[in-house]
Amino acid sequence: MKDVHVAMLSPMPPLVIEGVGRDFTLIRGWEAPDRNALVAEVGPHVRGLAAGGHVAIDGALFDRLPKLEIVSSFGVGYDHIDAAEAGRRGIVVTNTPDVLTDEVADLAVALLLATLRHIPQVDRYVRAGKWLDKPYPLTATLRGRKVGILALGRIGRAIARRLEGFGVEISYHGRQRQADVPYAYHPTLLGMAEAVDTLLSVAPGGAETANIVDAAVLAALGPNGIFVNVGRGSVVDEPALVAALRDGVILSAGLDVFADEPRVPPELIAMDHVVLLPHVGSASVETRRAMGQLVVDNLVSWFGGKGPMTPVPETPWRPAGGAAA
Ligand code: 8YV
Repeated sequence: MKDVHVAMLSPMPPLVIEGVGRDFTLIRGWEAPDRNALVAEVGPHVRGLAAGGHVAIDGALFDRLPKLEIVSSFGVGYDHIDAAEAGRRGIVVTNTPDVLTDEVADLAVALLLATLRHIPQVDRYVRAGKWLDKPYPLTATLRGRKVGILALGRIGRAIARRLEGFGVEISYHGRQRQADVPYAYHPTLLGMAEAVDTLLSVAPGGAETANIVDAAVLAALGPNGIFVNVGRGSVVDEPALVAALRDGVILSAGLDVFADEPRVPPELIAMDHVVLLPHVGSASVETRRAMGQLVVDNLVSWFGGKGPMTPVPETPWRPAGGAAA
């Protein structure tokens, strides 16, 4: 398949670079001093795109890649890709679901516990030698909490399964009720926030979810409220979150994702009662390797004539004469 040109516009893990380079002619766009000029030069030959990072992949780029057949994206979220536009143009978009589900769910629970029990803060306390002076103040607890999960997809369900073991009350909000889960469904996010004291967001980004966790939702959680976000930063109105944390409208937050990564609002950095992570939900060696392999496998499968392995719903694959895969 060396006659197939696959472009990589932003840097990706070595396994993906090697895997794509082994099977295809890899266009190393992330190394080009002038990416625009490179796209103008090689764009007409490019049939595949291996996409990492969160650089926008939209109609304007598709216009410059007239032979593009597939965008194989690293990560389960693909809000930076205009998948609907890709679908209209017959371009397949694939992501990396499943292989990261348990890793992100583990991290979500760890972040929830770290936020409640001040795990980073108590580590800092010991290192600063303050334990010698007096014990660390008592913290909040997971005991007796009511946890509302925002978006009960694969990862949300994996989080819920873990939380069952912690004996907390679990409910969820999403576009629709899911018949096969034992958790209470709330048709509105505000309604769920009023009923719980802990909101855990796994919601994907995009126009539909932008700023849905707003000042009213945060206020509804109450002064004992905890907000944990492992989905996308765009889901929360960040200035409203900063204000709610500053004014004691909610108790605390554990955040793995932010509106403008890797920039984190200085107001949050200055707060000692929040836990901040640099978007590491899926960031273990093993899981990132599995994600990278799936990026390569989708390209190999597609150009080998076997269709995409994990197409996103906006670009379902229909084999000639068949139903959507
Ligand atoms: C990825 C993520 O690591 O999968 C996702 O949607 O947010 C992370 O797991 C990230 O997208 C890679 O840039």
